Amino acid sequence: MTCLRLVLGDQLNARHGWFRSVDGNVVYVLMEVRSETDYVRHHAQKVLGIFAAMRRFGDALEKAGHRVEYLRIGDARNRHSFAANLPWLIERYGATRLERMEADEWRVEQALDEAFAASALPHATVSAEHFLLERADAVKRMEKKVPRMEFFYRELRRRDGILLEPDGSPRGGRWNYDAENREKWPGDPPAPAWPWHRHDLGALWEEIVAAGVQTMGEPSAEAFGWPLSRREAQAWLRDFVAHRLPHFGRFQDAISGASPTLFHAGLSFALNLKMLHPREVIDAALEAFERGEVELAATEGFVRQILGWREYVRAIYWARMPGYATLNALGAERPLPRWYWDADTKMACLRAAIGQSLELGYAHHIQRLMVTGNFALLAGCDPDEVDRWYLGIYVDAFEWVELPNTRGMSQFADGGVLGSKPYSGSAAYVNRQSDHCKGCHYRHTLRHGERACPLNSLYWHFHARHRERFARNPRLAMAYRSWERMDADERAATLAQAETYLADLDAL
Ligand code: FAD
Ligand code: DLZ
Repeated sequence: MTCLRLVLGDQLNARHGWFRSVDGNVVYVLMEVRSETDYVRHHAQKVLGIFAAMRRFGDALEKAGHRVEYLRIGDARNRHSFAANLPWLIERYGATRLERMEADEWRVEQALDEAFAASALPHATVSAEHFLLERADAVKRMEKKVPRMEFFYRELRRRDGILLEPDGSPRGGRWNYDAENREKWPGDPPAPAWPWHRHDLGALWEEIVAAGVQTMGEPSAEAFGWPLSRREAQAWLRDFVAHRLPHFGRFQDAISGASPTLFHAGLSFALNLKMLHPREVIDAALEAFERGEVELAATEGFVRQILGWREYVRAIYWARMPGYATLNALGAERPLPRWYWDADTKMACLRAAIGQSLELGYAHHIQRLMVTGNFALLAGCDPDEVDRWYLGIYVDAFEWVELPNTRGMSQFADGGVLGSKPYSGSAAYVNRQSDHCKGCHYRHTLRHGERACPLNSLYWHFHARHRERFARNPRLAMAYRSWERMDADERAATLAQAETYLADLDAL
């Protein structure tokens, strides 16, 4: 009677019920496989980080007395997909039962369902015990109509009693302190450096390269920074709460060439691998608030990201897949410019956002949404390509969270399922929120002519070409009124400038 239990690379939840007791009849299986390294070209640090964290997790299970089969990327027995490895593993262990946790990605869930069914063994799928909503509950909340995030979030706050007054009203009288979270960062208070680790993953990197895995970005293998275990992730969380959370809200929407990370948490890699539980992250913030170390606006702003956005996008993903991955409501079909892969562009904001993404496997939310995402939206880039880029380049990128954020929030390819309007911005937005425009080759004040910032003419071109769809949207009324107030020559020159830029995006 042997049961094989699969643990995927983003299921490193040490507190899962499975691991509470040791059972000699259970073998935990972890596999480094090409089906996962190759479904998209990943950032080198993402592959390194996932493998290194998986290896540590496997070792920890073994130390705790569990039986573990760990298949390395270079293992000659490895058939390089979960499904292809199962039959010989079943035979090797004489397995009579298979178990797995729910996979977070639709593609993998389908593949594992099929593989388990094909085995003809009794099998079971259990919760990964990670999210604040079980998947079925999350999907149910999206069944009739996808609610706006704000209402979804309020319901969870009420359900879990988070930041509420005794009478059930929101703490401080408001559900949302977003309006206080839009400041540009003037350089003060100083942005604390993240507590990067210095793991030497040189030997693992050699194994990955020898196996032929193709990646992008800097491996930084000799001084790998991301946390690789629950203990390291907890220390990172404590560092965030002590040093960055107090200013998180105020500068949440800021962008700066002087700091790639500002006051952001940097917790998404640890959270998405399930080394940390979202509730413990929320509790750490709430406790700091109760101790008087963090103000309400910062606490609420942070809690909203985890309790609100993170759970919300996952619910949309599971309610709308597989169709969601094919949506292209704006009919966008241009290729992404080549400089998305090398940051070689004269636009300072894009150069910085892409450059740091290649270096760190990280850009913060406003860079993803209002810099790289905004450009791709305005230029009408194919959402399939945009998705692949986002799914590859960030260490925290897994389809359940990447897809709704990219195709939905950032590219409006879902036609408004996730958000009521596209997140489009001209150079005025970038200049308001960042310090990039000052030193840029392009002039943020110009719509056309030599050195006119491409974001300006592309912004108006986007709104002009999608006028039918957006002109009656009350949240865009002001933009369309401004467009109408411009004289006809100005409008024509702006659109002509955009056409020139669109004809050769690679040259920008
Ligand atoms: P912080 O800004 O410090 O926020 C704290 C935490 O809140 C994050 O760790 C994350 O868990 C959660 N969070 C915040 N915003 C979101 C959001 N919109 N959706 C889900 N969770 C959120 N996040 C991913 O985890 N993986 C992705 O692949 C991913 N792709 C994105 C693609 C685009 C186009 C956009 C606009 C956003 C994407 N996000 C993604 C959301 C967000 O940008 C990242 O979660 C965040 O930048 C991670 O850095 P942090 O931990 O410093 O976040
Ligand atoms: C992203 C990733 C990579 C690059 N490699 C592996 C791997 O070799 N083995 C593994 O179990 N998981 C890996 N992952 C994470 C999976 O892609 C992830 O578990 C699924 O997408 C489900 O979310």
